Amino acid sequence: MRAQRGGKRSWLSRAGGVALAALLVGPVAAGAPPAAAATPDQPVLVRDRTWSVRGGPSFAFGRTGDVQVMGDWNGDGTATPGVFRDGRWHLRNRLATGATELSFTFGRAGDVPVVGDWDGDGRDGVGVVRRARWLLRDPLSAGPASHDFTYGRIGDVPVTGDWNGNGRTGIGVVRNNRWLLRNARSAGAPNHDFRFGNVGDVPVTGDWNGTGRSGVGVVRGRSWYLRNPLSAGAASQSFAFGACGDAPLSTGSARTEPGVPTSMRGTEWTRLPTSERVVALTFDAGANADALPSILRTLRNTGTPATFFLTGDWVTEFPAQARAIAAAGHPIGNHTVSHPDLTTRSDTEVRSQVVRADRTIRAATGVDPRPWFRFPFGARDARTIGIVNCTNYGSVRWTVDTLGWQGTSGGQSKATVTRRVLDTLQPGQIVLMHVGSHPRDRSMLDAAALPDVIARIEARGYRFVDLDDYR
Ligand SMILES: [Ca+2]
Ligand SMILES: [Ca+2]
Ligand SMILES: [Ca+2]
Repeated sequence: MRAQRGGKRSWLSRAGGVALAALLVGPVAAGAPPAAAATPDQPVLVRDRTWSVRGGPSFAFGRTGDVQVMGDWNGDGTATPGVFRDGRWHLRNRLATGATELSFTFGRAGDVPVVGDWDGDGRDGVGVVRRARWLLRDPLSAGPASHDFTYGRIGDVPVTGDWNGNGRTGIGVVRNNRWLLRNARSAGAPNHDFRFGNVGDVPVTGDWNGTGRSGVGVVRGRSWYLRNPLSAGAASQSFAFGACGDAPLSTGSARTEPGVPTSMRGTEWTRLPTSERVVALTFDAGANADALPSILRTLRNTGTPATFFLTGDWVTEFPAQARAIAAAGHPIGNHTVSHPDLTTRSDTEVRSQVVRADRTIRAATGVDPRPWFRFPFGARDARTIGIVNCTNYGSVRWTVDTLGWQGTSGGQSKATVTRRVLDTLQPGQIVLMHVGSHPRDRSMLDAAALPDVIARIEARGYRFVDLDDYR
């Protein structure tokens, strides 16, 4: 995030310099030398662990599950890749496949990373946003925060950019499609407050026109809409780049949403893409919350990871319970607003069910549910999977449904639940359970069987994972 002062940022600064020198031989050279212009930021996308700079190189760096960022770590004018992985930063100074060159700890797992030149010295620093607390650090090393303040709300998407072109990166949040941008790195009021894009779009920021000031943008499916002025209005440019499910960022920003793993695009997972002896427990919530205390207690007492799929309506009815899931550190997936059979709904309705549930889950829990989505009733087709992918979600089906939801009145028991899971045990198994009690007999067979299920799976040499391990 650098202004023109101290040179330009570019993904190919040397080649850019040659091009500029060539231009100066022409008619432009006759007049006064042009002001040193910043090289525009470029759109970037990440698919699994492959990065592609628009009009520039592609390379592999980091792992799937990392959060990708780009910045000028060494102040040479070229933005290069970095990743944030569970509180550790891995940075590289070249735009080519290769190893980490600089690694240090700042922040912790679950933090949202941001990058920027906070002190204006021409080198990007790092930062994390933890709920609405911002912790920024100028040197690229472990140590205390250089700036520590609160800005925005839980559930906002943090963004950064040099909004006023003074060479120092400012802060901001995107709340639905409202942009609240602030020049100073401190608590206070936004300098810019406007709407751009649609709810559900993925925000991206960068200096798109090389003025030294950052603009805003959104990515919707594979369409990019970039705007230079920091105000409501039409896109300054738009184009198609990448594919639905790619994770967008720019050479001047961190990515704000994860991409969809390629192994679930156009299809879905019925088990995790691994041959390791791991099992993912998943719990759907759409009816009541009766079994949740017992389930959370068992998971905590046994140190077992699990993933929860919540409907928007459930979160609205049980906000404290939704927060309890998030506070326990479990990933949360999107299970639509009201649990309809999406195959019977229009394109617009399907997208609305996904996007509105996403917003409700974020606002209540602060957890980003992307890319984990589960179709109500498991009802899906190529059309609805495509729409889900274009909202940056992928479908997580299951290997086994315990049928605990059928209850004692449906002929199930603790023993049938446990047997069903163990009979289908396999590497990458995804187990479907529920957090509600049976509507009539009030039985909670999944919760009752859970301690036994965990112990017997572990006794067979398996361990438990949550979905974020495969993001
Ligand atoms: Ca650099
Ligand atoms: Ca700096
Ligand atoms: Ca600034």
